[in-house]
Amino acid sequence: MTKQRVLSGIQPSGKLTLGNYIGAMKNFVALQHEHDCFFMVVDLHAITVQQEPAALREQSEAVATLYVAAGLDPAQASIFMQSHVPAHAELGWLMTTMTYIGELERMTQFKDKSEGKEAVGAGLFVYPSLMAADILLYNTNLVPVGDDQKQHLELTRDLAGRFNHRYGDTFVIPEPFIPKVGARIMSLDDGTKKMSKSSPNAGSFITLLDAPEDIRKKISRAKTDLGREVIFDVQNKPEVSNLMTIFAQCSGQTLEQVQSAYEGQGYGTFKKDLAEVVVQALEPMQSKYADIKASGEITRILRDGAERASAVAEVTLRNVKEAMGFLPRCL
Ligand code: ATP
Ligand code: LTN
Repeated sequence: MTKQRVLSGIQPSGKLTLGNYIGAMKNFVALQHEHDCFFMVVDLHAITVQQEPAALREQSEAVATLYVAAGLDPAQASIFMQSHVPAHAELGWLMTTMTYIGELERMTQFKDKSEGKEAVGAGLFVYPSLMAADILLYNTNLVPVGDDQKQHLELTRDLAGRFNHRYGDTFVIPEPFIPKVGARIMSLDDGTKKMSKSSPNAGSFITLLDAPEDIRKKISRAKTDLGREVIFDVQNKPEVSNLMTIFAQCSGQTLEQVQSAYEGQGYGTFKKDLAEVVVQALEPMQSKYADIKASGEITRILRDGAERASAVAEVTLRNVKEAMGFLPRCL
C-alpha cells in the first residue's frame, strides 16, 4: 500500500499550549512513522493578526523547535516554514479567486476573531483560502487538526471539488484527522471557551514550556464547577471534565480510569495530582527543547524541510496554473 500524505500547520501567534499539543501535535508524532508527513509553521497565517516582528521571529523558531522536541523526526517528516515555500502565497491567491464571500462569512473562526474589533484585516477574512492552498499543494490525504478546524477543512474539500469540476481533476480531496478525546481542550478560566495561545489571560492556558511552578499555580487556580465530585459530564461539569481530559491525555489513561481513581475524592487532591501529571508529561519535551536550541540545528532542519516541500508544491502549482489557462513561462 502506498503511504498516505499527511500535512498540518500551527501558527506562530504565541506560545504553544497544551491544547495545541493534545489536539494536534500528539497526532503529528503518532502519524509520522506510517505516513509521508509535512508539518509547517504557518507564519503567513499568523500575520492575519498583527504581530510584532521580533516576537514573530522568536515564536516561529520556537514552534519549529517544539515540533522536534515533541518527537517529530526530521528524517521522517519534513518540517518547514510556510513562508520559505513561495507556492503557498501564490496558490493562496488562486484559491481566493475560487472562494465565495458567503463561504468566508460563515467561518466561525473569523466571526470569533473579528468580533468587537474596529479594524479587521482582509487577510483574516481570506485566511481559509490560504489554508486550502496549504493543504492542496501537497496532494494531502489526511490533515491532523483540533476540532476548531473542521469547518476550514470542509471548505477546503468544497474548493478542491469546485476546482476539479471547473478545470479537470487536479486536487486530491483531503480528510480531517481529529482525535476522539482532546480535540477541544478548554480554557482554564472558562469551560465554554477553547484554550487559545493568543488569549490575553495567561492564566487561561498552559504553555508547553511553562515552568513546573507556573503549571502548579495555573492548575490550582483553574476554575472548577460547583460540587466536589470528579465526574466526567461535559454538560453539567465542563471545567472538571476538561481537567479530566487533560489528565487522561497526559497520563495515557482513559477517562473511565481517571474517574474511578478519584471516586469519592475532592477537587483538591485531583488538581494536585493533575499538576504533577502535566509537569511530568512536559518535562522530556522541555529538556529536549533546550538541547535542540543549544545545538542550533533547527536552521538546517528548516532548510531541508523547505527543499523537500518545494519539490512537491512546485509541481502542483505548475499543474494548477496550466489547468487554469496561464501561459507557461518558457526559459
Ligand atoms: P490562536 O489562539 O492564535 O488562534 P490556537 O491556539 O487556536 O491559536 P492554532 O495555531 O490556530 O492555535 O492551532 C494549531 C492546531 O492546534 C490546530 O490543529 C488546532 O485545531 C489545534 N488546537 C488549537 N487550540 C486547541 C484546543 N484548545 N484544543 C485542541 N486543539 C487545539
Ligand atoms: N488554520 C489552522 C492553521 C493552518 C493549518 C493549515 C492547519 C494553516 N494552514 C493547513 C492544517 C493544515 C489553525 O488556525 N489552527
